[in-house]
Amino acid sequence: MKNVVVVVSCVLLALVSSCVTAGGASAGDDLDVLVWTDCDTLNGFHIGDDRLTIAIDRDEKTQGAASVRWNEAVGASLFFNDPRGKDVRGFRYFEFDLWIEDPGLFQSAPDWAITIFSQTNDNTNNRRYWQKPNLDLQAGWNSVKLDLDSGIDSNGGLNPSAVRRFRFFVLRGANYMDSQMTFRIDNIRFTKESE
Ligand SMILES: [Ca+2]
Repeated sequence: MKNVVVVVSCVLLALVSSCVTAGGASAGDDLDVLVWTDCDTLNGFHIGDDRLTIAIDRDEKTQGAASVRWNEAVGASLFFNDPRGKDVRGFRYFEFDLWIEDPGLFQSAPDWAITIFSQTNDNTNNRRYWQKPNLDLQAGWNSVKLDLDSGIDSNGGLNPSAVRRFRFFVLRGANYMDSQMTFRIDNIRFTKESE
């Protein structure tokens, strides 16, 4: 009888371990959240103007160990490049957490846009963008959630099987050219309906 119990236990163990293996192999299909970057390091980030500063901020964050902080003063852009790309087919939303200093000043910018690309080479081709999306931004942290279907495709459009670049662009107005705005970003991700 003891031998039978041992055999049954081994069979059960084998079944459990094969289930775990199968689950791991197909985890991508079941993910509700695909983190693009946790913003805990500056890997992949840069800004389009040497006069601006970019840094890791370990004190102000919404996820993990840090956020990415930058100062926007002359209308440059924050970029995140991921040459390997992310396959976001099956995901509905593009989300991130955004910290802003002065929502009124920010909203008065003549133009600003959030763009994702399927290449890392320029700001024109293979892109999907949201130009001045209607976000109810408050001072401090905001949860930004963009429906991927609501973005505008341009110059070949986004290939959702390979998303390789993110750009946060603000065009500064003459009325506040001399002022500095601080931004922080954290937890850049793609999500499905359930989140
Ligand atoms: Ca983080």
